[in-house]
Amino acid sequence: MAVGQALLLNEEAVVIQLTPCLKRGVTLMFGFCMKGVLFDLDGVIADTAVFHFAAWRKLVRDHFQAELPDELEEKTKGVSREDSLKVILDYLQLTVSDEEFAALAAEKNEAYVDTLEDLKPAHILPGIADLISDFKQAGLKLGLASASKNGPIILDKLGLADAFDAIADPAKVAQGKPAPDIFLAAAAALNLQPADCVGLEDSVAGVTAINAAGMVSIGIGGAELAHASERFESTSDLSYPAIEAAWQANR
Ligand code: B16
Ligand code: MG
Repeated sequence: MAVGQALLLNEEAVVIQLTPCLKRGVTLMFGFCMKGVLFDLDGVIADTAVFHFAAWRKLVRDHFQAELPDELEEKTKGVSREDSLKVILDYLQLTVSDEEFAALAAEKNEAYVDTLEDLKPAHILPGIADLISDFKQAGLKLGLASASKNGPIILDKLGLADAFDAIADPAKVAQGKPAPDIFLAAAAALNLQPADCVGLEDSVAGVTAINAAGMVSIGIGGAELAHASERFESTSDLSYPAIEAAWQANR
């Protein structure tokens, strides 16, 4: 039987969800199954991470006639717009007024949002649409834990606006990634304990945030994510059974 497929036990329609968890003989009755999955957005659901850094590069070229090195991209991944700008100004050894800081952040966002204009469901990263559908079929709760204030717009363009049970608002948490706040807020919005959740992340700061939240972390990327509970090279390597197994092994 396929993952999450319903099994008709008798004529009175007693139905059991055959999840990978049950397949390994662990019973749902004792709660030994993961209950929620918290997704990062940029770099996990869609390849928008590259658009963020391209917009920062354009801003820095236009205003400071400087080039940002590739290494700076990881330092801005998963990090809020304002914290990313601080990282960039530190690198350039520049200080700006509060007004200029706000104007620079707004201009970067305009350039970024422009690049999202043609975003469509075809831009969902490989394997993610099937993964979401397998989780939903198995009755798991899904939350979004993105640092991006553009999250709802992006989900809408990708045709995923209704896929999530809760979207944590990054504007309402005290501290951004690598602090655990956004993952804790997403779990709370789903009425789940952190320990019952896994978090999926492509950034160093995001994996640190999931670990600090007391959740099992799934890193999607290279060796820089060695601190994740389990690491996968790309989204196409993810599957419900593999993620459930990671939760079981690391909870
Ligand atoms: P915005 P994630 C993060 O999204 C990006 O990785 C990061 O580069 C960006 O600065 C941050 O969102 C804020 O985004 O400017 O759109 O509010 O990876 O947490 O989904
Ligand atoms: Mg990300």
